[in-house]
Amino acid sequence: MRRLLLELRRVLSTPSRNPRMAVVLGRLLGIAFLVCFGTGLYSHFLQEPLPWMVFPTRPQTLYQLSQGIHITAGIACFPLILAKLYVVFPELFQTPPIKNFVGFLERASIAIFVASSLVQIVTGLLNTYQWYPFPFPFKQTHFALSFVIIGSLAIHIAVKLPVISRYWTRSRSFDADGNLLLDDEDLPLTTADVAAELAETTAEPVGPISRRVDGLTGRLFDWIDSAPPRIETPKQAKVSRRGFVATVGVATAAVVALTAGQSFRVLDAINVFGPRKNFVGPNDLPINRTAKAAKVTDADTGADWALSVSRGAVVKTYTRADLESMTLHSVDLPIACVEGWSQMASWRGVRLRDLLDAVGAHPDEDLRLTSLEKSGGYRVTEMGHEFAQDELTLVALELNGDPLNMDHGFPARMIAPGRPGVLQTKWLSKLEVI
Ligand SMILES: Nc1nc2c(c(=O)[nH]1)N[C@H]1C(S)=C(S)[C@@H](COP(=O)(O)O)O[C@H]1N2
Ligand SMILES: [Mo]
Repeated sequence: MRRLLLELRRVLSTPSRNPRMAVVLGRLLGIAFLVCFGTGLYSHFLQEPLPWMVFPTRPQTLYQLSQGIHITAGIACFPLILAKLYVVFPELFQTPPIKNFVGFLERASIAIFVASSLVQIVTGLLNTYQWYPFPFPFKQTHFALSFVIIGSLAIHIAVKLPVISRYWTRSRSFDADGNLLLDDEDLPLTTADVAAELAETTAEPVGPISRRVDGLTGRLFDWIDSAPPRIETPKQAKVSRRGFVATVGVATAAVVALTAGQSFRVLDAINVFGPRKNFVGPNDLPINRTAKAAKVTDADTGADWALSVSRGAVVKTYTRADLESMTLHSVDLPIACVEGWSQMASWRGVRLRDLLDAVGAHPDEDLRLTSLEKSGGYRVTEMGHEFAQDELTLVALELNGDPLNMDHGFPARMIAPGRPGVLQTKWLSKLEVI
């Protein structure tokens, strides 16, 4: 068995598979994961705030920026993780498989780390396409896994600290001619190394397993011990270090450039993989959930519709005509979806603060919003007083110069600075001061 593992590691060694490369990639991945974790927590708590939390409402594009970064960094993880796995996977075949307790911790944390990261980025990507072919709820799983990832990452970094510091700087990793200065134990295996290691092995007593196990399994172990497979080194040239770095760099730049346009306007023209295309849709804005999907009908939004605003026993109702006759304000605010796409838009409507003043709301009182839609996780949501009192927060009636389209929340929708799209409630029916 030992022969097999040694042979495998020898065959798999190639210039890009070295600890310096693992550290360089690890650093980039570490940054990407921390950025995703930070922006992810921000998005999470905006949607499910702890009671004491108050959020900034400026800049208006704060959430657009933070969530755009979240999705973009997540997408950049794909080529980076694949590259890192490519570099380190021969370590799977280390001999002996587990050296000691720290070695066990190291392998266990890596197994958890790799598995949870892969699930995290794949389901995250699928979520940007609103495709859920898996049997668990996305939001809760994504949130829980992020802690598993950060926890196992911390263990991984702690265990690997000696290697990380050894190969952290360029100057300590390379000599003047650009050759990697490898520690003896980090040397990629050569045929001679394998031979030397095997010479030690034969001095050891014959593995007890092959002695004790009869039948087919015993014969299999006998075969492995007696006839080491001769794996020939493939003839083709091995990937050079430079070639590898260039490939990973180009792949990462490409996936970022071709999707980041969904969140960052400068790249809009080459946004080919982002699921949403900007400026496409009624009112020149993409739709995430149509009125039909939300089961909001013309009957719900017709002449009988009125918005009720209440604080305890004080209740006021406004028809669409009532709202149109109030002082209207124009603001530019983005729709910034948790799924990553975002777009700036011009809104016109009644300042929410004016409606709240009319029922005697205090500046520190929060708000509960109810939509006309019959079901859905965001039918009823809450808005903190910092958003409710902000002068930019509108009950919007118009979008990009025209009355709100039915799919954008006609007769009236909420639009506030710095909040996730899911909380920009469409088809408003009730506002309650709480
Ligand atoms: N009532 C209600 N409002 C809603 C939604 C919804 O499903 N129901 N979807 C939200 C989501 S996820 C986003 S991203 C924005 C999208 O707004 P748009 O369709 O007008 O572009 O509306 C939000 N408002
Ligand atoms: Mo959204």
